[in-house]
Amino acid sequence: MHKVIFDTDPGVDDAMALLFLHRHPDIELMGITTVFGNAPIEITTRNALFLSEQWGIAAPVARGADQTFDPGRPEGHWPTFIHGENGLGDIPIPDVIGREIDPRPAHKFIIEMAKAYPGEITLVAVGRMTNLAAALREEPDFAALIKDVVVMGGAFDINGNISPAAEANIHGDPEAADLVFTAPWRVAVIGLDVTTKTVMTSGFMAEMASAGGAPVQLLADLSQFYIDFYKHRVGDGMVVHDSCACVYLVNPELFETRSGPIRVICGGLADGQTIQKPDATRFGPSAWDGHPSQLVCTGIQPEQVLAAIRAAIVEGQRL
Ligand SMILES: [Ca+2]
Repeated sequence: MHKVIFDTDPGVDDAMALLFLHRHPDIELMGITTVFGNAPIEITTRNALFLSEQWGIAAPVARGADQTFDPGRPEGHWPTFIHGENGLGDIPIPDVIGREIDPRPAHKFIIEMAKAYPGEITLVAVGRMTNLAAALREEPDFAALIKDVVVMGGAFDINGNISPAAEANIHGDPEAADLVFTAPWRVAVIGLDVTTKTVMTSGFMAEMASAGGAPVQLLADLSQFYIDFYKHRVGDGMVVHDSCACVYLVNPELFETRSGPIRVICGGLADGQTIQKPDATRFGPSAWDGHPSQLVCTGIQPEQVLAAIRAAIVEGQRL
């Protein structure tokens, strides 16, 4: 079993990833930590509570960061044109959710869970890296207690999606991402290089909803706004960014990877750009030297990844 803490900013594609983690037979969801990103922290946290209540997810929800690792960074805009005003495609959501929130801030929750289950916890981070960076700052040695880190973010051999250089999760907190990628733990990064190849058509979603009943119908309903946004980008369907990272956890054989240290450009025109120095390459001395080699996904089998998503969400089965 993979013991997972899901660090998330729900977020439409976050919602699909959450249902995948909840229903996959080889994953034990140990906690949900929220971060600002697709919406302000009050909304992403409320959404995490709402989804876990709707789907009967018992894992604690801990509220995380509401500003960037470097608080001096200027605030950006909320991507309401992608995820809706309420972060979940503007479906009706009550303001107050009955479920209680964990009293600990997200980064403390992560540290305490890592200590309680040393070497067992995988962090699946599909928002800004702010909570992970805050945990590293508070207790640098805690990295050694984490089994693996799987990140949705970055764009390596292609353009970004928020600027020509940068992908949104990394651009939202570049200093945090650079700290996470250079920390002494194992990181696998699932970026736009592979997620943009993984498009779920509206027909695929509709079939899942009819086969999966009310829980999957909720997912289909909240995804509609996002599907409409993606019409002008990919035609019919939605890019399932965050779920790709979750599938990587259980089916890494569906991905090709490249090893090497990763740095994040902090500031300037290319703010938030992710650059890997592949292990096989040689350069003069550089800012990549002395940092751990991490894995970047460079290839994916999209049809198989979609099949894995369907198997977990609809059937509760592994691929
Ligand atoms: Ca996300």
